[in-house]
Amino acid sequence: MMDTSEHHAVEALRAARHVVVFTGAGISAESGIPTYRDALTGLWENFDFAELATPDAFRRDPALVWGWYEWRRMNVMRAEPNTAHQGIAAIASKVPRFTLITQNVDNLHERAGSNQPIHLHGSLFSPRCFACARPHELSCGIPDEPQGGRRLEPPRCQHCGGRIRPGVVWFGESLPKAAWTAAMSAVEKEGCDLFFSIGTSAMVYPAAELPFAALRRRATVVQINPDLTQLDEVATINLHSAAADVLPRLVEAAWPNT
Ligand code: BV8
Ligand code: ZN
Repeated sequence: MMDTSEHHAVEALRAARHVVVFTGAGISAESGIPTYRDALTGLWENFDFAELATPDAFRRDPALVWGWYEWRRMNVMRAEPNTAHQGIAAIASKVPRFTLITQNVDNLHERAGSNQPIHLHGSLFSPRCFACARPHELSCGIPDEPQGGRRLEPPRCQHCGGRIRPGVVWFGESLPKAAWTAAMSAVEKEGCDLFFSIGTSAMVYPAAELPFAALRRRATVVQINPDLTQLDEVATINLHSAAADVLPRLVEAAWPNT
């Protein structure tokens, strides 16, 4: 059963020229990947995410940080994309123009069929040398459950012997220039008229600027999040549902039996 806000979102989807979708950890929650809001577990339960996701944390204790990222990568490899990831890939195939921007470092959008999502905060699957920045090939298998409570010495760079680090953007690090430029251009210069913010608490900058940039360009901004965020008071439409429930409903209603 659809409510008025969902009907409003369906009309906007049908009329849209360029849809931009912006996602956060909430979209992978129903694939079993913990969001950042959920407390850290296991060895990391006494840490705050923002404390571990920094270059200093890695310098201080590389095995603790590398073990955390390998544990997260293992979880992602064991997970499957959910109907929200699939719904986004479906929208991309129906609208005249589509851009996917994600804060997530998992590969579930790609595995659901979305091609070339813009990864603003990097990826668990592109580690590189902390010293010389050369990319590092990960073993293709699912990493073993890290031993010793999940501390894991990071591998060494074959070229310079430096430690390998996760290919993510840590706090205090700049976003990849190309990704940030592409994301802002999609919203500000390429006629985005419908912007979805899905599964994000919209608290980390500069990524969280994107929905506000879309509003400034008079785009319709639809937020999908079961909880309240700072976007609730500015979004055009708020859908307080789980993404895996509402996205398939919107797609089915906008493009029935296709
Ligand atoms: C930068 C990769 C500057 C790593 C991430 C003080 C000191 C230093 C910096 C700062 C500072 N104050 C502010 C800053 C800037 C800082 C920042 O914004 N900090 C925050 C904490 C205030 N930003 C940075 O540092 C950025 N860089 O500013 O550089 C600079 C400039 C020039 C030169 C040098 C430097 C870099 C930030 C990137 C950090 N890396 N990720 C990793 O993953 O380990 S951030 C990470 O956290 C995510 O990528 C994401 O961005 C954020 C978490 O947000 P969400 O994805 O929204 O997840 P969250 O759990 O919060 O929320 C989930 C939501 O889903 C909830 O609302 C929930 O209700 C909802 N949900 C749950 N289930 C569902 C659902 N929704 C739908 N369906 C469901 N089923
Ligand atoms: Zn190196």
